[in-house]
Amino acid sequence: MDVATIYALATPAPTRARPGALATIRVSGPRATDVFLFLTEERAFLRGHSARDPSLPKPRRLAVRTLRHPLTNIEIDRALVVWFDPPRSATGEAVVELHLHGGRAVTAAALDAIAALGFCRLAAPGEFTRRAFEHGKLDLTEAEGVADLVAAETEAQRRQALAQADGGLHRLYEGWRTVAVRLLAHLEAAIDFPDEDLPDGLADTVRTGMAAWRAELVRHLADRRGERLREGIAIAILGPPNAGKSSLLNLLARRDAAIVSEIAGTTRDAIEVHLDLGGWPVTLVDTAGLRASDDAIEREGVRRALARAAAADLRLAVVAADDPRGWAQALRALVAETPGWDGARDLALVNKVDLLPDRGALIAAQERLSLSTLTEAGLPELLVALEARLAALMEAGADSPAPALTRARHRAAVQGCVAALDRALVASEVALAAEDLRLAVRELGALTGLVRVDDLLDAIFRDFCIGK
Ligand SMILES: Nc1nc2c(ncn2[C@@H]2O[C@H](COP(=O)(O)OP(=O)(O)O)[C@@H](O)[C@H]2O)c(=O)[nH]1
Ligand SMILES: [Mg+2]
Repeated sequence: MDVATIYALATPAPTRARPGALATIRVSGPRATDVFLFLTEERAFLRGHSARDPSLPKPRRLAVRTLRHPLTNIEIDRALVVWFDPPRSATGEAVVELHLHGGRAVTAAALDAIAALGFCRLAAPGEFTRRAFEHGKLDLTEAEGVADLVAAETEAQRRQALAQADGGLHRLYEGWRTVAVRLLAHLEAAIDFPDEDLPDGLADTVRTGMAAWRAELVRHLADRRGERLREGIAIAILGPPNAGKSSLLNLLARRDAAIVSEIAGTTRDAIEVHLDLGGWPVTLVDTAGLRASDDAIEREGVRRALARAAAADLRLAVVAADDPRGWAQALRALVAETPGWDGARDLALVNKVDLLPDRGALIAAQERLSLSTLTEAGLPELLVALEARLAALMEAGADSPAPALTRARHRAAVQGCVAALDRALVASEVALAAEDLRLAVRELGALTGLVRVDDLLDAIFRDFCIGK
């Protein structure tokens, strides 16, 4: 099978308005070394070369070279170049990086020169990382970490992505796979050598091991910090119509994302905006006002609002200071109908305090948050309170050394392991329990992308003293 040599501009494409100071082109594949030689040697194509060609710099060392078009011999740029011999490169293949001046003409000429060689093709998105995975340089979770690192927008996201790219989840899942393979080896031994003297209490050992591992898996699933950080912490704004929910969303987002209107029932579907609150990535959700309605569309909006509230990480309940029921009564009613309300985690807020003669002094005296989206009175206090709640949400369990899962894919696989263990724990026969454990091993193998079943036999003979 012939593996293509691929190339791509690794830095953003320069434009007339924004040329880069530098631009990097990466080449990877069996003929990357040829690319290097053809572009750096005068008339290289006439002479041919060998891998021992003296004009190749030492691997992994930067060198300065004049790049030329291989057919016309015209100079393109004077560049810093580096060459990696396989497998000691990012992709595991021969890799060349050209660090050029970042103008449009320079990058275009260099890309043209590589194309003119006729034995390379442009890389598909993610193809370098894909090759790194295929050569065992990265597992799937590390590859995902690399993607998240590039996409990270907040400090907390960056830290999490880097830890994952560095193998945080890889080590956790591979550790679990070892646990599962050991347990399986014990069960396999009981099946394959039924007449041998197996160590006493083997069944108990396996059972205890499975239960302990299951508890660890369940703890891992309960920790939602990783997904919250990657996807944004969901905050749902809830309240009766006209409380100023949409105004609050716009105020926090500093732009007119939601329609604000004195006509009650204007917001009928959930509106989302993404923002950075004190370094935390947040998805703020505006919802339809909660009230009984004859309008089918509005009723659907209310149903969705309650569903969003139930699914949110944090709820922000808002009532108007001039609510006809009185703000205190309105707030009590709202909290009572909000699914999953937790006073220690969620926040209640009285808006429109500019309408009160005392400008909210009474509300503040009762240690309630008050706000006017109109005058922005109370906004600093609201932000402080929100950031404190976010920090509490994200730091709960932060002392746990285990990294948190970050994607639905991880969650599904770990849930699959728990389900398999649950079946194994109640299996009527050892062979059935072993089959379920094998499924759990496969889930973990799929999670990291390294399914290897041969491990099993090695583990049997390493871990056991069958005695003969
Ligand atoms: N006086 C006053 N009016 C406000 C305040 N916040 C919002 N409003 C008004 O209340 C009405 C309803 O606001 P809106 O944000 O659409 O409320 P929603 O139905 O809860 O989304 C609009 O006319 C807003 O201009 C406030 O702090 N003070
Ligand atoms: Mg609204």
